[in-house]
Amino acid sequence: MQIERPIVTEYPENSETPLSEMRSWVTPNAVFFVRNHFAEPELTLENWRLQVHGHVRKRRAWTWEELNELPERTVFATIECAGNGRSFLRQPEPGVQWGAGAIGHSEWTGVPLATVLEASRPLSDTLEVLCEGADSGTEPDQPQPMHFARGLPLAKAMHPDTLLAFRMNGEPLSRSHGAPVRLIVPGWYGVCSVKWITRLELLDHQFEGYFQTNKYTIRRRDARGECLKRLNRMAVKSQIIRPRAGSELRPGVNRISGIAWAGEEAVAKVEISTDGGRSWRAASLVGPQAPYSWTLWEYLWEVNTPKDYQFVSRAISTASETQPAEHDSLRGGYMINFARPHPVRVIPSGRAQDSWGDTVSRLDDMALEAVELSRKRLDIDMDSEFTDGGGI
Ligand SMILES: Nc1nc2c(c(=O)[nH]1)N[C@H]1C(S)=C(S)[C@@H](COP(=O)(O)O)O[C@H]1N2
Ligand SMILES: [Mo]
Repeated sequence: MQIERPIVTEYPENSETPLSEMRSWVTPNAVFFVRNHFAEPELTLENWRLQVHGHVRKRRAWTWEELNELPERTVFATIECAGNGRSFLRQPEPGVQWGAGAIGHSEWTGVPLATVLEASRPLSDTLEVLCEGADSGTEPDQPQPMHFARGLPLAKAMHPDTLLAFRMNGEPLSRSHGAPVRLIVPGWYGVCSVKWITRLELLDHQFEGYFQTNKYTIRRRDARGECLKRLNRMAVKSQIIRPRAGSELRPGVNRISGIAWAGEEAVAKVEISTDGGRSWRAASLVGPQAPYSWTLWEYLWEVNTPKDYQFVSRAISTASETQPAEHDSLRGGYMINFARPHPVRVIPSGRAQDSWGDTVSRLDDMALEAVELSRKRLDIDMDSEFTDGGGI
């Protein structure tokens, strides 16, 4: 059976990862979600160039061949759209009405962005790197055509895990995912990972572009009043995958499983409630727990009373951050990581007999693959296997 990406908007394509079909630690490229603001540009390996200019001693335009001569680096990272889960908000917010699937986890290979920046010798007062995609268009509140572009603070741009990526799970990037070269900014919201990248401009000030200041901001209130904050780091979050919301379960032992992630941190713990958040039990983490990557988890739940139940999961990061119970309205339609109830019904019929040793379980398949992949990652680069996750 061919699995597809569920479409949220047809043009430009915005489609989700079909999480309920998930059977591996990494998301297969063909079903990895797509978030496009404009039409996808047609770039070829021949016509692609990467301009590096601005606050540098040496401007330069890289060709595909030149980029490929540089030492490669591979990083596993989960990419989540900042608007993931928007359709679950009780107070509706404008924008793409994502379900839970604006997220995917992949192995990314490319060249550290730092290598290319250093070759141009940035001036010492450089603050940000403007990263521009080849795609352009207009927005309802911005009738002037513009490119998709983001400013990346220099420290994160220079981090060795921030990549100019050209392979995804070992395959050349697809057009939808930014071919031939995209940025990957591990641990930060998807919007930072600019696709179809063709221009880097080093700036001595903060970039004030549309996708930086009009969109992808949250409000913050402090003693001096309200201010706008740019989105960058992904917040800690979890998602129940099986059983699906609305499922009918049988009395007995039922396996609850899902994913959890924490941006630049690793996941330290996942807790599960079956009574709407009144009481919590620790779930078991399955497979690798690494910074940037989502972690798989499961919980064996014994239930005897047929009735309606509210599952809730919440993740806790290695920095002791946890998911809030409610969405903070100052975040608007972004950074939606509240611990959302997941209703199921136990019906008085038959017996459930899930167990830890159930080898046909899909989650066990995922765990095996996860362990295999983490070994593979060890082979690639011993030093970067588990970064300290502290980020910058
Ligand atoms: N050039 C360009 N880069 C982009 C975007 C875009 O529309 N144009 N969308 C961003 C957003 S909001 C997200 S969430 C990620 C999604 O990456 P994906 O489509 O590969 O899943 O790409 C980011 N990079
Ligand atoms: Mo996004």
